[in-house]
Amino acid sequence: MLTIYSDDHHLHHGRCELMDGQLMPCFEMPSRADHVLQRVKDRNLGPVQAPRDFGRAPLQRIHSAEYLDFFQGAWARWSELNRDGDLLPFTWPARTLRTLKPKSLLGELGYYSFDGGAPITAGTWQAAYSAAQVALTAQAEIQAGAHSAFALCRPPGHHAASDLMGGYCYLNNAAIAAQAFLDQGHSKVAILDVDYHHGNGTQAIFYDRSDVFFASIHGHPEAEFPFFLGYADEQGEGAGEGFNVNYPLAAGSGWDTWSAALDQACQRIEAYAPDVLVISLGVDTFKDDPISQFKLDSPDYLRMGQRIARLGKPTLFVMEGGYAVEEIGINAVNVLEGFEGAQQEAHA
Ligand code: Q9C
Ligand code: ZN
Repeated sequence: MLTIYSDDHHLHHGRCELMDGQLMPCFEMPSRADHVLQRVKDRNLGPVQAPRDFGRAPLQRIHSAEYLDFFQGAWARWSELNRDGDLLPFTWPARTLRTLKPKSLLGELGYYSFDGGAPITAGTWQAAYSAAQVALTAQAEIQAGAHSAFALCRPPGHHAASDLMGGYCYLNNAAIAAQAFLDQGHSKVAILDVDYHHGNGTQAIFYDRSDVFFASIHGHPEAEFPFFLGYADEQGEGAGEGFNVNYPLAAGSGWDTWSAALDQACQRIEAYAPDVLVISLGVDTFKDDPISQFKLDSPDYLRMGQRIARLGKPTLFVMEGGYAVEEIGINAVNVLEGFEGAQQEAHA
């Protein structure tokens, strides 16, 4: 399987995040992608290529121009204020406040974010822009006939909505790639989000549409980030009614529970009969993940890949979360190897 990767992800390195009332080093750190790349090489998964540059237009199919302008220019405005920390929001237009766009940088940042978990640093725009190009380049490979490709994206994307950053995410790489498939002639795309956290951004982007089916398996939002989306009764609206499905699972869920949800999600995807499949590949479902509560073990990721392969669709894997840095490469590449193994069996 071809991997698309850009070193630009190193340009994004947030300093800290708030957890349990304490400032901690960011869990979403550059070594995550380095470990995945190393494992891709160690296992001879296939060639690794740099992304092509498709420009800003395909990003603008998902994100508003105003949001992209704000994100692209935010660090320069912050530098002019001579602050030396990361740019982080701390006030949001919640109930009783007005959803207007203030003129000041921190006001506007609150308007364009939903949490304080997506720090903007000097290189964040470039890193996120390149991650989107990584996804688009992998998408182009499949468009050109490859059966699968791996977009080794960092920062991740599935929490980012059309004009909102949060949850370590800025640009929704999977959504941008899905839209590119549609814009290049496909009529139905399914996105399966296996990250531990609900893909609230992806769901919101496609919620009223029938050309993208979204399925997500995740920690129950009653107890887990992002808390305010990801419940089982969210099934889409308008033309999108019936094209969104959530499988919220209890803390402590292991492979038996998780794979039963995967089977159901796969059945729904089969019934939808998409032209192509996009996997939001988070491996923060791992038993030793430092911020998550599921109990998947490394061999389970092989089985995950095998089950996904049985759908028999051209498949784009897009890297999302996973914070057990030492094992992230093993687990992510296990999904890809499980997929390819099942693929080879199917061809034998
Ligand atoms: N700092 C992804 O896996 N958790 N994002 C905040 C307190 C936010 C996870 C915990 C988790 C975001 C892509
Ligand atoms: Zn996650």
